[in-house]
Amino acid sequence: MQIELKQPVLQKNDAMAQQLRELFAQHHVFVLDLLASPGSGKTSTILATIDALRDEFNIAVIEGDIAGSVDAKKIKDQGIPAVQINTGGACHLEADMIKRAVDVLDLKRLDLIIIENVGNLVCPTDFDLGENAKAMILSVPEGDDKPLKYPGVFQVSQAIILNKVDTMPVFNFDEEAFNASIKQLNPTASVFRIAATNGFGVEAWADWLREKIHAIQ
Ligand SMILES: Nc1nc2c(ncn2[C@@H]2O[C@H](COP(=O)(O)OP(=O)(O)OP(=O)(O)O)[C@@H](O)[C@H]2O)c(=O)[nH]1
Ligand SMILES: [Mg+2]
Repeated sequence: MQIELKQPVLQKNDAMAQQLRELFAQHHVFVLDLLASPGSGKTSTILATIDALRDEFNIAVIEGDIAGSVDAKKIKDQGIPAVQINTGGACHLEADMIKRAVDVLDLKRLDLIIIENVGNLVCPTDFDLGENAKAMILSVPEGDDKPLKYPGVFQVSQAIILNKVDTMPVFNFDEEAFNASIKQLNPTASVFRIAATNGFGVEAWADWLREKIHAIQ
């Protein structure tokens, strides 16, 4: 006997995500779901994005981690509201978790919510969180072959950020092969090369996000 659990779980999630999407639209808040492996630079990229956009927009962050509140603290230390969700083992965030986090945020005064999903290139791909866009980060040390091995996450993302480009000289990363794989998997994705910790390339990424936020205001 085979029990198919995935469909009912996703249907329940999609219904809640749709409610969230309507709530976000009503308040003109742009919501970005950021996906990537552990340690690829999600929090560093969020901090760099905050630096670039904080003078123009009211920003909040929802931090998804299996345990701990290290990342939420880093965001709060910058004076930006942050809500930590601990999934207690689950490898992705779901819409009902976002609903609980959103309940403690003041949507009326926000323009942008960035969700740092749990570090994982597989599980978060299927889960709609009511976001306006999913974006993903691949960091140079992870290797240029990742689009071929984890195609789903590259296909659901409107923007693909290649982070840690400052480490290119010490890793055997074939950027041409990487770009060719992206072209094949997701030809309309916007691709950015950044080094989150020194700010290289962050401006172009922030321009993309700024345009998206303005489009829903
Ligand atoms: N050299 C270099 N290091 C970076 C860059 N971005 C992030 N790092 C470093 O990579 C490590 C992980 O960065 P985080 O931003 O914590 O990564 P994360 O994806 O949020 O990690 P988790 O939340 O634990 O999954 C830290 O030591 C960062 O300083 C970069 O552009 N260049
Ligand atoms: Mg992090």
